[in-house]
Amino acid sequence: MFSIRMRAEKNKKHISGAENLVDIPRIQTTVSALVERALSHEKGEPDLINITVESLKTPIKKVTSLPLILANVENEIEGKILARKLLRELKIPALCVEKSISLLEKGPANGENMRGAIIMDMKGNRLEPDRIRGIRASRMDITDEAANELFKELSDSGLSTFFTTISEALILATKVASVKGTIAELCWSDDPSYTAGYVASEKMGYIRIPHLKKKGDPFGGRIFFVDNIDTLKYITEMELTPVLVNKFGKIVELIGKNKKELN
Ligand code: WAQ
Ligand code: MG
Repeated sequence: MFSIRMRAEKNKKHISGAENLVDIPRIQTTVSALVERALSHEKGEPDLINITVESLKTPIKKVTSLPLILANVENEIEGKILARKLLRELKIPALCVEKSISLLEKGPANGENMRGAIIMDMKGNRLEPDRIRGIRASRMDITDEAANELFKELSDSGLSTFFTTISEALILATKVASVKGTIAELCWSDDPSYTAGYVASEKMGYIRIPHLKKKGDPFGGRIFFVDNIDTLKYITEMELTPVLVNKFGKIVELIGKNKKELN
């Protein structure tokens, strides 16, 4: 199998990235689809598109996705209240919760978006060696079967429009949660038109929050909350161990009016 990774930038600023794991017969169509992605992003036309096609050197870890839990909030104020509550339930210290939210609000790379994620320990220290780039979770994908299952479930919940974004975020969050030392992840998109984000963890699943920022806000990012890690080992696994989601967990709708409550 091959890992195919795309990243696009403009004036040295990151615009978009995406990746797949495929066998040889699918390399060409995958590369072409990723180029199309790079050229059609809402943040504009890139002046550099980098595509890497590389054979996998290590065995693939096959995993079931985290369960997808749909929270129901009216706006970003309710969304952030919920995110804080979930992170506190996951035992992330209040200091770390506040610091992480304020970093994502301001643009964590000195007022710009990072290409990758922040790693934050339980004291609020940032452990990623490069604070502008961050660390990238990489070499991951989903099988067609699992993707179809997810698509069907999302359609039933009226979310099929967001299939690609949700699927990619769920794959990433599943990989991140599977790496030893990860306690939780907080994410919201840096795309101005995309207001959704999530709090994910092995313990509680992928809790999708439809509003974590106002429409038009250009900042976002990801924080991996960790405890007791060997930073170098953690980063190596995050970037290099190939992970394939071969089964979709389940979907649960919760919180708020007209929704099924969890338990
Ligand atoms: N590894 C680590 N961090 C990453 C990666 C990666 N592979 N890709 C992106 N990031 C960081 C980077 O700082 C980006 O600025 C930030 O995340 C946001 O990336 O509806 O679309 O691709 O359930 O804009 C979440 C909600 C959407 C999905 C996330 O992120 C849903 C999204 P984006
Ligand atoms: Mg983006």
